[in-house]
Amino acid sequence: MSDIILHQYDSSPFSEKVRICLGIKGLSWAAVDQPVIMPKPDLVPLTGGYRRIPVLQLGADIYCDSALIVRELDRRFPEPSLFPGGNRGTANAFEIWADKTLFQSAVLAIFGTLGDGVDPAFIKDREALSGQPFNVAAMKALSPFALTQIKAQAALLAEQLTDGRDFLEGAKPGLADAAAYYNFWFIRTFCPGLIDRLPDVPFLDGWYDRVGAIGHGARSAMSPSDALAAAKAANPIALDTLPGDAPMIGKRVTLAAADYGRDPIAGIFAGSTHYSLSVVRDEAELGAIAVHVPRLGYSITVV
Ligand SMILES: N[C@@H](CCC(=O)N[C@@H](CS)C(=O)NCC(=O)O)C(=O)O
Repeated sequence: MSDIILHQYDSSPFSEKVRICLGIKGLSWAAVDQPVIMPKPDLVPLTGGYRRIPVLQLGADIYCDSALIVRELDRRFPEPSLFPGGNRGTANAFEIWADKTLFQSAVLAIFGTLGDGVDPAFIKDREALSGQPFNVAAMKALSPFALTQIKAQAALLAEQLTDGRDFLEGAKPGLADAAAYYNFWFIRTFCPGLIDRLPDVPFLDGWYDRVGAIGHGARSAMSPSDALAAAKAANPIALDTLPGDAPMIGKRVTLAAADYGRDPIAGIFAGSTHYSLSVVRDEAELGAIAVHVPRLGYSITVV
């Protein structure tokens, strides 16, 4: 049984980002398929409230958000690095651009194209997730614009490849590739025929094919109950704390995403790094569970 457990669903673009990173590292991992909409009764006991996908589980340690998941994978399994060529800062910038700007254009292009074909239960769920109307008519109206934006973003991205390099950071693939790739994968998977190829953008499709060919590492399947049992059988790892956060150790806090899916995670503050915040929670059936979120884009509130 694999120790790396990814709570995911196959159509999830942020899961695809993590799956490619698992592929870059050639890791063996187990997929626990979670529902696409609420309720998620086998996920929330682990996260303490966080409902988004993907979530990484390593024993009794739960890592929320792809941005933290990929960094924890890189910390625990450093070779091959997700930051090849020492360009950690540029990879961070690529990722933020891909997860926000590019992703928003992709979502608009996809749902504007799918239009009235979107499942009403999905729409209702995503309205609750975002706290905003899921306005299919507006998305339909904006989808031609979204498509021009995707093509413009693709051209910007491809400028990084004009010297003939195989991947965005050079000869080796990394996080920057996984993050940019999953957006094109999302559109090409959900809207076949929309932008299956981008012949006007030199280098883009060759790069896309190379990243897709990396694959997902060695994937197996795990049941949600086995994942819960793995959490129960383990203890959270020891954590460091940044000196500035030390006064919060032992205090009751809540952590929450600041953009959407803001369900709070309540627990005892247990550690931090420059890119993460951690709490430990006592979950009735499972015992002590540590939940980790990125620092960037998440709030922490002392209760
Ligand atoms: N910043 C988050 C975004 C995660 C996200 O929006 N995930 C989508 C699926 S790809 C989601 O959770 N949708 C709602 C759901 O599945 O409940 C990350 O990088 O993991």
